[in-house]
Amino acid sequence: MPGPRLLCGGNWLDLSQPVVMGVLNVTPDSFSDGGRHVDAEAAIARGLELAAEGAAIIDIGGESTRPGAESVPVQDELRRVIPVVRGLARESRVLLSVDTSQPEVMRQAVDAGARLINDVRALQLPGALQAAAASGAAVCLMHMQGDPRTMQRRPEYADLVTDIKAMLAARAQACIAAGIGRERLCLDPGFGFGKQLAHNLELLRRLSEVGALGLPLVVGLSRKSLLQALTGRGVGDRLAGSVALATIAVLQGAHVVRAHDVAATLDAVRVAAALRPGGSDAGVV
Ligand code: 9MG
Repeated sequence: MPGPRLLCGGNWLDLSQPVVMGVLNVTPDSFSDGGRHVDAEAAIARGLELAAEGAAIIDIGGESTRPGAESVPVQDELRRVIPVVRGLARESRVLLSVDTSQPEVMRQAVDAGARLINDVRALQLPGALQAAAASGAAVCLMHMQGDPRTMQRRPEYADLVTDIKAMLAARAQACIAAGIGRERLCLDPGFGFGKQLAHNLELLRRLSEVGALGLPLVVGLSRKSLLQALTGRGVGDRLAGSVALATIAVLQGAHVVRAHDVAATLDAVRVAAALRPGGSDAGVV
């Protein structure tokens, strides 16, 4: 019986040890020439740095999904994302993921070399399910209550983890019915997406219950606003808190940790993985 793994565009990603997915946001506030254009060369260079730090996956996104963010026209998203996917596919063998909900962006990104589709809307926009199915890429289905513009206003759950699991299981079933096999699916409970501090903490405590759905588990906690509440620190000063959260997530069964600070996060997930039941003691004398 093989260990946890994910079929990404015909290649298996081994998840028997947890891996780090590096965040590459190509929005004008990250790699801008000072105007509205994204500097693709600077973004590609940053992607190569993330790969050199040990990222197994690089997640490239052109739409901000922060709380309160407005949606971006598809043409803008394409203009930001596609040259960066193409450039990284040319210069590196690292697995590329496209962070998008738009079917046209999925299609063009996979043509340009992406092999994972990371959709915070879990393929619920019209045409997304079909585009992802036809692409052959793996899919990360994320839970979100509401949409980024409004999601933090008053999120409510009957039972947080039961509700999240029900939504993710239903979206996984929809994918399977559309021809996306289980081996191409991974799940993400969506920390911070329609969740207040108490929700995020309960979700982290009960993360292994989401893992019980039996698909690889992705988490994104890096620099998120729960760290503002817990540590009082601004977004540029949350490395230690992010690493602590990544460690806990791996101890609770996460297979993929989405992070801005790849090298530090990779050290943390390796330490945590060694402490899990059956974890390796490699390097310990
Ligand atoms: C795009 N994006 C922002 N936060 C994220 C998270 O927590 N998980 C996933 N899968 N994607 C995210």
